[in-house]
Amino acid sequence: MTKQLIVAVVGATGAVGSKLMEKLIERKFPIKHIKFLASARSAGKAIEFNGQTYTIEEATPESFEGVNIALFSAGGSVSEKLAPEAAKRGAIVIDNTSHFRMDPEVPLVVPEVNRHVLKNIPKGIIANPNCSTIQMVAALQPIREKFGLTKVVVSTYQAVSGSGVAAIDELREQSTQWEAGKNVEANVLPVKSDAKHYPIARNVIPQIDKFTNNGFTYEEMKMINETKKIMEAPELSVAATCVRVPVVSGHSESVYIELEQEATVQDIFATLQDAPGIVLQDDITQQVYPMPLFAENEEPIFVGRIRQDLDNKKGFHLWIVADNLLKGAALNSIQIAEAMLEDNLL
Ligand code: NAP
Ligand code: 3JN
Repeated sequence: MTKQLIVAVVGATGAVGSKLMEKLIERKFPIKHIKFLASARSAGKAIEFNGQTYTIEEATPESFEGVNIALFSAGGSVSEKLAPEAAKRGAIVIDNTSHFRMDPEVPLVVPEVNRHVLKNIPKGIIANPNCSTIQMVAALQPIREKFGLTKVVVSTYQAVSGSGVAAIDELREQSTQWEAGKNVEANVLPVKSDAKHYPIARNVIPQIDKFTNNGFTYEEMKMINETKKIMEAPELSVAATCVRVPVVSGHSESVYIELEQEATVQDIFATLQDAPGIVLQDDITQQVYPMPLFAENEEPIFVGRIRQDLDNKKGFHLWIVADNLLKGAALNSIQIAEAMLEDNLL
């Protein structure tokens, strides 16, 4: 019989938290008891889960007494403070924030790529990668296994839901303001805590997260560093440009790769056809290719527009789309927990 677990969802009222709840129900995760945690602002409010009403509690160290698995998506500072408290009390933490991702003692996991690292969890904390990283590495790993991979250059087209509930609301409000001929107000994007904000309705913003001191943003550096860690490939050349677009859900990526060995488009097709979690949508004769509107609420990672580079036989171009809140966050977290259950690690 499957073990029944005591589960805590931290950040339950957020964009990722609500998808975590949906997926726990849909995938029939074995739950003995569940609690929903958020900030003091939400404590005492009601939240619906699987036909029952629960009361949201403020997340504190004591919230994790007796918890087997704690799913965190309440921001890096909350994870920094409370994930070790949860782990200290015996919970396995699956953390959606970037706080622990590059810690060498914290496995950074996309189950289709590196579930073997789940055998060693020294701090009781597992990190869920950044959404843009997850969909890219899951699509590239099968290709890498067959043909080797030396270089990745990615440009992203990221939905506003990656920036939380406030950004989704802002895109809606700005669209309404524009339709009504009113002034468009911008208060959230590209980064809420920055001094300057730009409208996202009718716009494209080439900044996600703050700038680092090398000219790349933190979002771009996350893609670069996390890809190398997950693929255990420090020598892999990776460059990223991350861009916010006026789409509610679904991140899209234009990815150029260079392989170690020569391959054909048919080879790449055949490889991805059998790859776990990947759905090929590639038939230009019928205008079939992945689009974020149709990836919304879908679990797979969709790949299309596969082309061989015209100047380099080892170079290929791909278009990769996935629901950023599902495979990019909530679904991947739950698949990590499911993999641990399957492998008797929980
Ligand atoms: P969101 O919609 O703004 O929700 C934030 C959640 O965090 C809310 O539930 C909020 O509760 C809770 N929270 C805020 N301060 C808290 C505190 N002091 N203690 C406990 N809970 C607190 O944001 P989101 O889009 O869901 O993202 C949440 C986090 O998930 C992000 O900061 C990021 O680290 C991570 N994330 C990861 C990915 C990924 O790529 N894997 C994608 C998106 C987000 P209240 O309602 O009470 O304020
Ligand atoms: O903007 C996106 O599309 C993805 C954003 C993810 C995100 C948002 C706020 C804080 C992260 C993340 O997961 O990398 C973080 C963070 O924890 O650093």
